[in-house]
Amino acid sequence: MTDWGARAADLLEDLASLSEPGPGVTRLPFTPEHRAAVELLSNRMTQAGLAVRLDDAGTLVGRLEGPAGRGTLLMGSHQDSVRHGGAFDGIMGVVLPLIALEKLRAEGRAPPCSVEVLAFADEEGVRFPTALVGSRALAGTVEPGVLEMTDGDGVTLRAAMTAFGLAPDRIGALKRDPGDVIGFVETHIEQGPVLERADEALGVVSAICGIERHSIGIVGETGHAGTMPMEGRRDALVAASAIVTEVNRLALDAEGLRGTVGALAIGPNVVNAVPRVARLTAEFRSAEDEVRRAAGDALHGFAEALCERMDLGLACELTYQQPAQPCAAGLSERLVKAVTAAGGQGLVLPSGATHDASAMADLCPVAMLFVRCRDGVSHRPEEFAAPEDMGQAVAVLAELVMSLD
Ligand code: HGY
Ligand code: MN
Ligand code: MN
Repeated sequence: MTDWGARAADLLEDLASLSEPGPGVTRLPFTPEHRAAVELLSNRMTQAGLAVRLDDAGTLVGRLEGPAGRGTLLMGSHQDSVRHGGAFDGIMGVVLPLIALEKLRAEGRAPPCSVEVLAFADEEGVRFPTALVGSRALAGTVEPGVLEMTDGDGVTLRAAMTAFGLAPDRIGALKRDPGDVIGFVETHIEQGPVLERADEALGVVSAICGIERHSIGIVGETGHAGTMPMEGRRDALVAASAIVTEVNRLALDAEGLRGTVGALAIGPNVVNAVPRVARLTAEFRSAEDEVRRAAGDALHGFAEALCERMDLGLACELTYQQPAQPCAAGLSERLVKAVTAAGGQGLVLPSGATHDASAMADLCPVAMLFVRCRDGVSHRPEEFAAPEDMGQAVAVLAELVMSLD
């Protein structure tokens, strides 16, 4: 009797080694680590009887052909990680549906439709100031200008994709025919404490939060820390610190809103010079788009008034946003049924993290299956999902596929 959860854990352990050096997993899009993950997954998909290809957005596509005219169920998630992240975020949602297809094959059960397992190149938006390029390409919603965005080394997304062997100018042709797509089911580690607190292995997502990201640049004046008078200083970090505090205050004051300044850099960044420049990111998330937008607008107003008062230069730009996305009732109900059939309660919960499913909802009905996350920890090396929970998820995904009969 195959332990499908252990099988998943083994493959995830191999994939976790395909990382830049350092703690946890660092696998960014269109990098040697990404290439190694594509090769490992391609071999495993081929062994499972899937036809494998890499599309021009860098999405690895493993397709199991089903009866003609019965449509295609898309499953999958993202292969990329954050820096020094965990071994499950994203990639587990590629491995589990693949293992579910291995399970069905081992049981001699042929899916009633075609099934694709997708490994999207870039969901995190860590390397480039954009995200979801692969899923947006399938949905036909890639925004113009995205290919010109650059990473921290000044490499454009277009150059990185081209060097990866892709033809990024052809991503417009990747849009799928909605008439052929039954739906998209994404399996993902919960990245929060709800399932663990409920003593549940699996949960079904009701809605995915909306998100927006701002890039804020402040320019003041540097000088000798010991001789520059305090009055009249134009210290960029003092302004940045006030903005960080304001992001936190806006989020604390609004029900269900999360606000985070995740990145901050200053210059000249030496102990005895007044900071001349500061660059920071601000991110808001909420299940209510209007709450999130109000916070983003309030932050811009705050930053403008502050920098006016302190005679500082300010560049404040909304660089990314994604609306809140309810999951599809029909597909989600099938997931709940499969979870309860596997012995679960069928808990339904919102997602505070964003996912490729948010973008895929512009193409087809979407549903998400959450897997319990130890201590609710994610985006850290300690991120962990238990093999027995993953085994339950594999069984649920296999039954979901067969339920489409
Ligand atoms: O930021 C997120 O919610 C996702 O992990 N990219
Ligand atoms: Mn993720
Ligand atoms: Mn993530």
